[in-house]
Amino acid sequence: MSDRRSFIKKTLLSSTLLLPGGILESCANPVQKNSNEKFKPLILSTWNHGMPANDRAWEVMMETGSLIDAVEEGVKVTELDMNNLSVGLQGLPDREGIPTLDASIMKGDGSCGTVAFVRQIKHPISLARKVMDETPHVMLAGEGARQFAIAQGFPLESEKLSPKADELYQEWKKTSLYKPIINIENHDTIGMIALGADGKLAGSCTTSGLAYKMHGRVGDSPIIGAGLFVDDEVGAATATGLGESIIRICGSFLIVELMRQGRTPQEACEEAVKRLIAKNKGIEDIQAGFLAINKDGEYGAYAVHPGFNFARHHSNGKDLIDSKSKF
Ligand code: SD4
Repeated sequence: MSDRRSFIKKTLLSSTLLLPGGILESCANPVQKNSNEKFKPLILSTWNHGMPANDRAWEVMMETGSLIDAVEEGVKVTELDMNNLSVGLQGLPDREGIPTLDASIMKGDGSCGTVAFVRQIKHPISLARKVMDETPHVMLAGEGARQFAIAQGFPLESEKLSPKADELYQEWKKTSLYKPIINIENHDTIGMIALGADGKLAGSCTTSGLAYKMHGRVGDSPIIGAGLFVDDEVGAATATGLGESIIRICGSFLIVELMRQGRTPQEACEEAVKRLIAKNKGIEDIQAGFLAINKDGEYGAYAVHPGFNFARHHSNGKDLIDSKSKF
């Protein structure tokens, strides 16, 4: 183990040893919590599927001391979840019936990697990690991303839709109408942000994007500053929901910059939603939600409409929390 890794691992372990038993079991039902609590380490992820993803991330963080490994391994759980219709190859396809994936990963020192409009890759988050670690670039898209994946030894998967995705796609083809449905299936991206006991941050985000999108459409999730932004000097933010609305306001970057100027994570998320509402028409049909952590271990969440929730893991507990919302 490198000196750095063993240092981080010791730091992480010493902080959790203060709380015997490590992480406690979750409370069963989502609750609204007051967000002026502080936790270090802390992992937050979007939606219900954030719970098993955070479980894995927490385990990896404790085992390896690597926060970036933790956020990669954590969201890989969701990328394989056959019940999820918005992440991984089992997600709902574009209007041509092809699943195309977007993902990003970022460390608080500015290192980052992303892939967009990528096909046939089971773990786009790991491909994004390879872009970060093995190339001089930040983002690879489409066929180039697939070629890079092959060169890196990623197997190419079949593009056959999962039975559930195929059933829904066949149903959709009867009308071929594109209309986002708030909080239902169209909005299940996983965004994960994590703060280590040493005050360093990392994040990851992965999605199959909006169901029945135009072929080639890319959302906010692989756009650094839109779906994800992490800065060790300040904090981290991630987003879920209608990517176009999030890209328009550079949502995650905006939140981190607002925190830099002194807002709490909660205040920053609320301001971002306010900005998003001002810049997007037809807001009654648009759902978007944000999660944020600052380097002191405070966190916040806010969405346009009710229904957004997130998973929270820290040294003495884990739970699923209902976000507050504007409407
Ligand atoms: C996108 N933000 O591609 C993603 C979709 C999403 O939960 O969040 N789904 O626009």
